[in-house]
Amino acid sequence: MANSKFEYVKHFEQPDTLLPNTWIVVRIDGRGFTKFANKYSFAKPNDRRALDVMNAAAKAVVTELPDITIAYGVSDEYSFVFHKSSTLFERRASKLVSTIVSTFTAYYIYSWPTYFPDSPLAPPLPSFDGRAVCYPSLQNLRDYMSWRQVDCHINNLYNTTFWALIQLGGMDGKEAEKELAGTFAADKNEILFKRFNINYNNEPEIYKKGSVIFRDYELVEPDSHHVAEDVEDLAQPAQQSKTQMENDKKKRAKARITVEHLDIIKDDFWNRRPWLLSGKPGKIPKLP
Ligand SMILES: Nc1nc2c(ncn2[C@@H]2O[C@H](COP(=O)(O)OP(=O)(O)O)[C@@H](O)[C@H]2O)c(=O)[nH]1
Ligand SMILES: [Mg+2]
Repeated sequence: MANSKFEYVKHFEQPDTLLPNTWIVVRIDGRGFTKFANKYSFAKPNDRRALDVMNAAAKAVVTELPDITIAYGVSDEYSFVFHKSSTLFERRASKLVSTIVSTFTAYYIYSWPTYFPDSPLAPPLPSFDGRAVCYPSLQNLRDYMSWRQVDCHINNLYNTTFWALIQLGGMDGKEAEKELAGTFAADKNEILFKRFNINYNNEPEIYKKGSVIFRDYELVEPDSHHVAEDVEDLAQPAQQSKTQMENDKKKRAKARITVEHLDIIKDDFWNRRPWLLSGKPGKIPKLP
């Protein structure tokens, strides 16, 4: 093939590969969602419809990208976790992030009318930024996931109390902020219960815990395996043939994908679902 004199420009493209044998997390976040939430009159502090749109878009992303083993979302953000052993997916950060962001955004806009039938989107349309981070150890990944879920809890407890003081207690924003300055979780729980008769524990799980998306197989006994140790011991990804990996990927593509609101900080969630860390498909649950 003849080279044109312009072709040298391709050498300007620089590598941006993500470290091999690490868990890659791509986190997307709504751009300017404080404004966006006001524009479409999202309920405060939590709008169930808004979370449903986020979850629908994230579920579509997990469906289309079988290398994602789990996703976790809260508010206007979602984290997508790529299994560390997969050699099949793109490891260039820019390509990976742009694929997730564009797929997510496309489905967000596609899903919007299902949950906001009376509020059609008008420009400026919702958009998302994204970043990719490599986590070298399983502990790092678990801590990342725990960090996001603890953040969800802290923000939700604060927001729930803040808006109760305003909506039920008649305060303005400044007064509510002052009331909550320097308070601990126990104080906020007490304000909710004593002043407004709200037991925080009874708030919807989706608000307290956020949303977890993963492929659904039969749960196993927590002590029946040592998947966490095994996956951590892997020195390199391709311990199995390419055909085997493609087969597993096809199986993953067929599995039912579920959206739940569970504790992902404790070991139990991970121990009962070894496929999340092994990447090996589990048993398809029998239909009732
Ligand atoms: N009212 C309301 N606002 C929400 C909800 N979910 C997300 N938001 C808004 O989205 C913002 C997300 O935070 P952040 O990404 O830091 O702000 P951004 O830079 O404006 O997107 C929150 O501060 C809220 O203002 C919701 O369910 N209800
Ligand atoms: Mg945002």
